[in-house]
Amino acid sequence: MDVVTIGETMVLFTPEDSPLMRYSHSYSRKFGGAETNVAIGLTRLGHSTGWISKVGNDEFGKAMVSFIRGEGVDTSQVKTDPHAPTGLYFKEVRSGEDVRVQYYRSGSAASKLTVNDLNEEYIAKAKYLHLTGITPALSDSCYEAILKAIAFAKKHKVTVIFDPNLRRKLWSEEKARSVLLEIAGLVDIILPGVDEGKFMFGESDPVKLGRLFLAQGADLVVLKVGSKGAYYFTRNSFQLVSGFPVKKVIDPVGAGDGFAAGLISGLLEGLTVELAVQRGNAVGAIATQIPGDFEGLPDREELERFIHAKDAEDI
Ligand code: KDG
Repeated sequence: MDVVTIGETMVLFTPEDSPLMRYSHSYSRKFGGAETNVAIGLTRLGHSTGWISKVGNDEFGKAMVSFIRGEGVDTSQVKTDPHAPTGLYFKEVRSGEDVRVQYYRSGSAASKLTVNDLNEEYIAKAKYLHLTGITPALSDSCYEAILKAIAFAKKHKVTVIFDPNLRRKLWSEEKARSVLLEIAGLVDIILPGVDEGKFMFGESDPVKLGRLFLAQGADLVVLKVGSKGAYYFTRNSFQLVSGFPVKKVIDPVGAGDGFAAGLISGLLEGLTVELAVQRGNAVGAIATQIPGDFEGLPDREELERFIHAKDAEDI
């Protein structure tokens, strides 16, 4: 397996006949979850991925697992919890810049994940373990499972890549800050956004932030600065890799996951860090062009076409 990821995927409802939930009578039913967004992005680019999670013993859980399996992600490590439901979430896309989400995930099956749901051998066989800061926010048992998964990865020399993915609705600021900093100190690669860096360190200068994250322990820090692109920082160098212009953002949710998928794909293929970050920028930009958390993620051909288009008019 190239990449194993752990986290909650939810049923996603989007209002259909008005952008506002309060006026909409019909909703489209999709799925969304940062970790499976990344896994799906990677499978579309030809990599093998596996997902560790829990769903409810309900129709939504069954539909979700079958859908994600259909996207090519290995779901052999997804368990069913007989006592808790599959989580739901609603997404209002008011504009490309104004998206509001409402979660119904407290006590969900995925929040019941524990260290006992982890298969050490499964993690040991991966090249990368991908984690986000959403999972430890779901429950104490999820937090413990994430720490255990990191310990398994370290024991077996699996590279751990962490996207803080700050979700303020899920926990208090104090708890979020302390857990995100703790995990930042345990991982090999970290992919914060500049706002997350500001939240964690109270600093918004990208170069200072890059150094602060490196001092925390990661060997590679990739700091996303929105449409401008992303900086990467290693022990010896740093560089801004420019983003790709898009005419209009249709749905920004999942762009960061697209970025992670593109970056990991490049690293798996042995690209230079600069080119891997460029691939992350491209996948992130493409993901914003189609409604849905992962629907817009490109296959190889779309990715190549996008990277080589001369400017936004060609896209
Ligand atoms: O990164 C996109 C995710 O935020 C979305 O797919 C839903 O996982 C999700 C979450 O916790 O908000």
